[in-house]
Amino acid sequence: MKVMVVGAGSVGGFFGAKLVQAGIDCSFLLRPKTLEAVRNRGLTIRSHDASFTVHPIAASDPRELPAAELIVLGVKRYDLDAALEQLRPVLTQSTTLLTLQNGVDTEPRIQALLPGVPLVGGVAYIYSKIAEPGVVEHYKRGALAIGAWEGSNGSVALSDVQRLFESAGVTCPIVQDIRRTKWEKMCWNVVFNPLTVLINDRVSKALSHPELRAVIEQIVEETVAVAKAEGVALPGDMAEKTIQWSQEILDIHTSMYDDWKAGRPTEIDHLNGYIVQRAKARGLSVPVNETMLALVKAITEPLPLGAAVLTLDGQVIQPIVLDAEALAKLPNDAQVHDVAALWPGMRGHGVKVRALLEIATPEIGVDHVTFHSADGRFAATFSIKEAAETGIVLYRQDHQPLPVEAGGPFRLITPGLGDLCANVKNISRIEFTKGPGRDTRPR
Ligand SMILES: Nc1nc2c(c(=O)[nH]1)N[C@H]1C(S)=C(S)[C@@H](COP(=O)(O)O)O[C@H]1N2
Ligand SMILES: [Mo]
Repeated sequence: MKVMVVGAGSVGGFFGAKLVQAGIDCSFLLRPKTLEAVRNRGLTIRSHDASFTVHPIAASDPRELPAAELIVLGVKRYDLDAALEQLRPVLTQSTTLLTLQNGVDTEPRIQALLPGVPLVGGVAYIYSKIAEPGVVEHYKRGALAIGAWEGSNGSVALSDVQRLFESAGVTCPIVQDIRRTKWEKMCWNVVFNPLTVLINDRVSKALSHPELRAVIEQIVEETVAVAKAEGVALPGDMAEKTIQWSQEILDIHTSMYDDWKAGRPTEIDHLNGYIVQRAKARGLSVPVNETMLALVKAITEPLPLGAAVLTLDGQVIQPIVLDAEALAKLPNDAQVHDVAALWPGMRGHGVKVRALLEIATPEIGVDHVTFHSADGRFAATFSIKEAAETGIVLYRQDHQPLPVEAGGPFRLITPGLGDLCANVKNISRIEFTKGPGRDTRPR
């Protein structure tokens, strides 16, 4: 059987390398950065007992790879859509997709995007991570489970897929109900992925506090209720089973923890987020899953700021980052709707510096602020009193962001100060100091 693996990350990299090592005809579809690494140095699996390197055929365009009968999807759930789009030109009725993603929403997504594509459902049991492009560190386990996906006929026999992986030393049982098997793993994922992020620690720590036991049980119970509503019957003692499964992987972090620490997106929307979404659709209440979703997003996702930001920093209790939308949300009496009334010839909409400075909490003794241009070349410093009395930060013109040519996205003007040099264009930073700060104004 000709195989193509999509991705050489912790899942695709490991299982694909095992196939290549066993002499199976297996190529890789990779992103340019990983492709370059694999072409130059091969694909390496580092593990306790047997590290090895293989040199598979690889490309960034599936049309450059040998036609495959089995395509193993080894990408993260959040990269699924892009991978399918890329694969579209090489998919035929005799190409079967094997899904190894966490969660339970991969197969429905594939069926929605590529109706009728042959599918085999899979679950990966492994703990491994990317050390660098082309190098996967494998710590624990490394098994699969596969099964027929309802409503889809794989173009390859399940027993052939099983034989393929088992000939490469990968345990690969065929299960009766792969959807249910995926929900069982889902129960583990919706508990330990978010908890390891929230406690910033390993699975064992999450299990070591009796108070957390109740949280774990609640997450699983909510998940079991949603599964039931979706037509999947999970065992009554699912929470107990979930905790049991953790015993051999007590000292690991989780893929969500690793994604977070590596600055990648997490799969939270497809794990607890999916539970929340299905619960809403079915009128169920899943408060602990909702809490996990909200907290993990708050911890792992960057602030949803606009492209342009203004930072209040220096001697403050906590630096604050604002975008134009945040300025627009300041109270109406802080807004200056038409600056021309104060400064004839100047056009734009701004916010009073007084209101802006009140957002920050300066350290005791701070009495000056400095407005810095984004290029770092121009700065003007004022006493807080002076800045608050006269300053306006312009941020809009004709209902659009203030153009750079007009001193945008943020421009300080100080009508009434009688100092033209005190209008700082393209400001990106307001710095709080004790005593005057940097000032480049010509005198
Ligand atoms: N970012 C930035 N802002 C700046 C300056 C500058 O060099 N860089 N020059 C200042 C000086 S000295 C003057 S007189 C005015 C000139 O403003 P204008 O270009 O609108 O006439 O901008 C002020 N703001
Ligand atoms: Mo100036």
